[in-house]
Amino acid sequence: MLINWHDQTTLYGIEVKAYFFDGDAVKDESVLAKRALPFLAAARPKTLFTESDRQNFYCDKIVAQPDAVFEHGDGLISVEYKSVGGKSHNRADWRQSIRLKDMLQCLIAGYAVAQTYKKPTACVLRYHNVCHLLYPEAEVIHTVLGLIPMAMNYHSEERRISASQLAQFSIDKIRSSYSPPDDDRSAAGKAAHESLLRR
Ligand SMILES: [Mn+2]
Repeated sequence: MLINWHDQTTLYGIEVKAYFFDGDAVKDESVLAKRALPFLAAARPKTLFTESDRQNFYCDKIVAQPDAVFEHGDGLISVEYKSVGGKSHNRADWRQSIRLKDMLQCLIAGYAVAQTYKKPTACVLRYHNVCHLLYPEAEVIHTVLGLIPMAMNYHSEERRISASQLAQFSIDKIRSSYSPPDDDRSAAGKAAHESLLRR
């Protein structure tokens, strides 16, 4: 499957590719896969589940409910959709718009799907006008899995932790384990601090 990604970067140990499209136009597509995964030109993956099936995936005390799971060739595609009020991301600064919580939730759910089916699983985070294909370093997943007991304790969960809860709980640890991406806002924040606190 050759896809013409528009951009890519690495954020917090996660390789992130970006494919932009017209989010409003795509809404009218009649085929689910074309709406959810506009980067697929001709391929038509088979729909296994959508959110309305309430299909839970369990592994390592995680319970996950991805928004959609497709079968594509020998592998699977697990999709996390975040509508964020229909807000579009810009091609110029999408690195600041993509949220670490969403990335982690998408990866955790994809991990649960992959472990359930024992098949390679592509993790796709879909916003209003952009799809991100996420490919984490093994260490990212290892770190998140290591936080399960603490996250369960924190949420007073005795049996399972949801992908969303675990993602939220993991944010600070992942942030502190990887150097932050260079972005204009942090440079501006540093300059503002130096200016205000000068003496
Ligand atoms: Mn969702």
